[in-house]
Amino acid sequence: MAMKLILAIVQNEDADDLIEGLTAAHYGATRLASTGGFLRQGNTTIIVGVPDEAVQNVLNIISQHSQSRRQQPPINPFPDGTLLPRKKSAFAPKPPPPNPIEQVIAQSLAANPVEVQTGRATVFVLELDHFERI
Ligand code: 2BA
Repeated sequence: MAMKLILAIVQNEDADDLIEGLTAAHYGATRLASTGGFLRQGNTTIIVGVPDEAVQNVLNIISQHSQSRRQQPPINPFPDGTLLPRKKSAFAPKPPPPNPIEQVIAQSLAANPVEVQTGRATVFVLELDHFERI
């Protein structure tokens, strides 16, 4: 039987409802805790293996149980606490404190928070070579 693997990345707020919708329709699903690369906030990746003919139904269920939301990106895009990328050095393991320009940028971003509009879900549908329950 030809099958597909559906990977759906959804917001945490929608995950319980979506899993309920999938299990109520008798689709097996696995949820994984994941983190968005841009917002660096938790989201949920749901894996569903289904026969080809069920793909559209699963996409409909995902669509019904997910919402688009406005979210704020982190003020500081660099994880080392600075606003500008720093070269790593064995002699300076700690990043230098933010310089005055970085402080002005940080204050401006804090005063005028930027928002992004997330999609309802990011969905990948992959060919599945083999499916087996052992
Ligand atoms: P994040 O990477 O945390 O992205 C969250 C939202 O931020 C995105 O919503 C989009 O509205 C915005 N965004 C992402 N990258 C951006 C950038 N470089 N500049 C400006 N805004 C940006 P969605 O597009 O709905 O994505 C929701 C989540 O789906 C993402 O969370 C990520 O975890 C996943 N995702 C999206 N596209 C992907 C891809 N091509 N491959 C793998 N995962 C993806």
